[in-house]
Amino acid sequence: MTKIIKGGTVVTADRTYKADVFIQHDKIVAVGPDLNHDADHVIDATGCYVMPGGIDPHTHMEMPFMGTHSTDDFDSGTAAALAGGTTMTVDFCLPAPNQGLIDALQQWYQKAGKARTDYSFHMAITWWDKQVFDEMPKVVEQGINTFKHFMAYKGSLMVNDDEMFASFSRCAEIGAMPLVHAENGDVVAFLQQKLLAEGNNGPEAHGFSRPPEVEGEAANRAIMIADQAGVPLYIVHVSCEQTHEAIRRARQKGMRVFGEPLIQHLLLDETEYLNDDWDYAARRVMSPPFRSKDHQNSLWAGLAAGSLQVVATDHCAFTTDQKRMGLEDFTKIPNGTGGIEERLPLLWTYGVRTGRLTMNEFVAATSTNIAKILNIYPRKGAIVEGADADIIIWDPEATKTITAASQKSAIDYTVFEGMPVHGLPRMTLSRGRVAYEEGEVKAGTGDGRFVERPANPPVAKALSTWKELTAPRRVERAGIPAGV
Ligand code: DUC
Ligand code: ZN
Ligand code: ZN
Ligand code: ZN
Repeated sequence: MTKIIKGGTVVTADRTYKADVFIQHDKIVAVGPDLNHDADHVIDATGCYVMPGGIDPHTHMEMPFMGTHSTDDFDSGTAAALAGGTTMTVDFCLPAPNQGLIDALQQWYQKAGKARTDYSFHMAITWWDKQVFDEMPKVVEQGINTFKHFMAYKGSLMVNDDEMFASFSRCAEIGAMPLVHAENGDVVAFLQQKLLAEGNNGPEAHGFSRPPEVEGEAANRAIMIADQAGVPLYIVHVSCEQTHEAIRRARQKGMRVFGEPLIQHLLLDETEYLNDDWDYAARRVMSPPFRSKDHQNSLWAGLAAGSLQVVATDHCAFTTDQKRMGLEDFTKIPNGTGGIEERLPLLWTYGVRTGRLTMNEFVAATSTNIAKILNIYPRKGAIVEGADADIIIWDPEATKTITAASQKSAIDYTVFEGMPVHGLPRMTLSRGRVAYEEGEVKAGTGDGRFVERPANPPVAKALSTWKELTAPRRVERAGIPAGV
């Protein structure tokens, strides 16, 4: 099976040029002007940009969380991804308290069997003892080179500094990179109780319980711990100047620290929580919360300057009914918003079309930088000979208004309702197959494949043995039911 994409303008992270793309089976085999290869199928890309498929490095499909499961699973969530030009997703595997990493991974493989896009996982370190320590290299052997640490969600997912330092040190010796959700979980828990005690139980209190300082402190702490452990660090959902400033400072010092803003934080601000309609505000409850315009400007500047590298979604979609679990108490509103279908069109419309980003910076932030950081470049994130044929045929003149009625996500609303976009995928190819075309998802449930991400060269010299670096804690943690 061969295909040729003719007449388009190829846009990569470093070049913009007129070229055709020849595809054999699932790979790109030639890129260049006026190719005259015979092909089974000719795709006319006149007037379009031909770009690497988007990679979303941060999703939570069918995740057990806050007493429920996120409603988009790997089926509906990855259908939405393809409709928005995203051809690969990286989800978080969350072991339940005292559950082994490999055991949890089996559950995630099972869930991801429904994926329509290619996929990978980050492994979360949700508790710490010898079993976790021993299993971390086995996770890396399975092609997962990133470990996530929640510094918030006290009493459920949160890990402490001693656990983080031990885990980061382990990452250093197995060629893995730690990721952090940076928020000071102790302070958040305190502020939540204080706000509730003062009678603030509505969604408007959510933002006040997680101010930017709380995020900045945790980011600085994680950076220090990574520095002491001698590992690079990736900070997910950077939402504010405080975290961005910490990242800038670390990079200036020569540390490899990466920052990932979300499309939600770039475009939606804290006034969303002041809406009188409870459902409207609760649907937008996510952590970290939306911030002020000044913080948004900092994030946009960071993307242009290169101090922030990636735009993701943290796609974690709950229905309005699920959000209503927190009707009496904002701390019980399941945290999370969707965005996987809208990420590229929105970043194009409000980033490229406004002049805040170049087209090449757009490709870097939505695909190429992610592939490099996650060690799958140039198999993903590139339009070069030998790469997987994950390609978007992007129509810069297509327009629509975002609305829940036409989205592929399984939830009943979108936080971007009513926003116009100008620039949309006309067609999305996933490993050479047409996975989305003109409004219709063509890839089937289960068409996606697991993408192995090899280890990086270890920064530490040798594997250590379990030395009880930290007192093992087999405590009962609320929030995530065992064995789900
Ligand atoms: N934040 C969210 O809003 N949802 C999922 C997990 C997270 O950290
Ligand atoms: Zn054919
Ligand atoms: Zn998070
Ligand atoms: Zn997340």
